[in-house]
Amino acid sequence: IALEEDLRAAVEAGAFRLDFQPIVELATGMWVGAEALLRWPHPTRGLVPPLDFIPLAEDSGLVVPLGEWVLRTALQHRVAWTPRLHCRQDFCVSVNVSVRQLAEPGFVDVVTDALAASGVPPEVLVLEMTESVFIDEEAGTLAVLRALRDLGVRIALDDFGTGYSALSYLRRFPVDILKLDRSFIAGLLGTAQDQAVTRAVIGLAQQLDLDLVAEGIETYDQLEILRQLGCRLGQGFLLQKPMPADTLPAHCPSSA
Ligand code: G
Ligand code: G
Ligand code: MN
Ligand code: NA
Repeated sequence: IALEEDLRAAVEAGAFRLDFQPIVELATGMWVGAEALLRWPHPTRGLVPPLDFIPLAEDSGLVVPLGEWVLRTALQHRVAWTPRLHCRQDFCVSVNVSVRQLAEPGFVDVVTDALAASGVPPEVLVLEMTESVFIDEEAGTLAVLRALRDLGVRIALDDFGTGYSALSYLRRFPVDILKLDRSFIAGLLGTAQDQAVTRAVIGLAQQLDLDLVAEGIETYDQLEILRQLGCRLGQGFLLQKPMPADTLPAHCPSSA
């Protein structure tokens, strides 16, 4: 409860920060975009990790105003980078969205308004969500995802492979990108099963014409095998750790 009160005050004060972790084209090292990661620097508890407060924000409904702050702030950072981004002008910004936000009436209006206010083209925005959004079909998730797609925004499935992945959802829902969960990458060299799953998901993405991001690449061996298997994109501490928004353009590779 104490933490919830702090969280409420922090949401009202906008006392958060976004770090960004690049999404990298594995063949070239080029950055195609970056994922916004929410940080809460708490006056006494230190930096509170998202896993400690996102569930609380979801249960209390605070994730709705907080998520709107994340979206607007991420787009503002993208605008600030534009003149300094020598990598590419179609550099994407990915924002994590919780099911609770999607279920909120007016979410599509919030996204529409945030895009208009920032002037960022919709194609540049990626909304990351977990497979749990599919459970909530009754709540009109499909209609919301279609409306987002109609705006031109892309949808990524985060932590893919760990959740409720009835694969039929990939046909029925407008998904653009799969993010293969880092647990599979962690087991890539150790277990035949994780390598088989990774191969299968790479094939699935190719067949369904989806983009694929391997998460949590931490070693050169993992990077090399993912390249060999034909995985196009990746993210991970080996490639680049999350960094403060201000420092991103200076680190962005200028070309291949
Ligand atoms: O940044 P870190 O690896 O600690 O993130 C842990 C978890 O918190 C991840 O699952 C990530 O998707 C989630 N997360 C990070 N930022 C946000 C955010 O802005 N909104 C939501 N809903 N989840 C986030
Ligand atoms: O669930 P999601 O994919 O949004 O989680 C993002 C989280 O993963 C962030 O908190 C980020 O710090 C973390 N992360 C990013 N790269 C790596 C990595 O290479 N290894 C590990 N263990 N975590 C990572
Ligand atoms: Mn994510
Ligand atoms: Na993930």
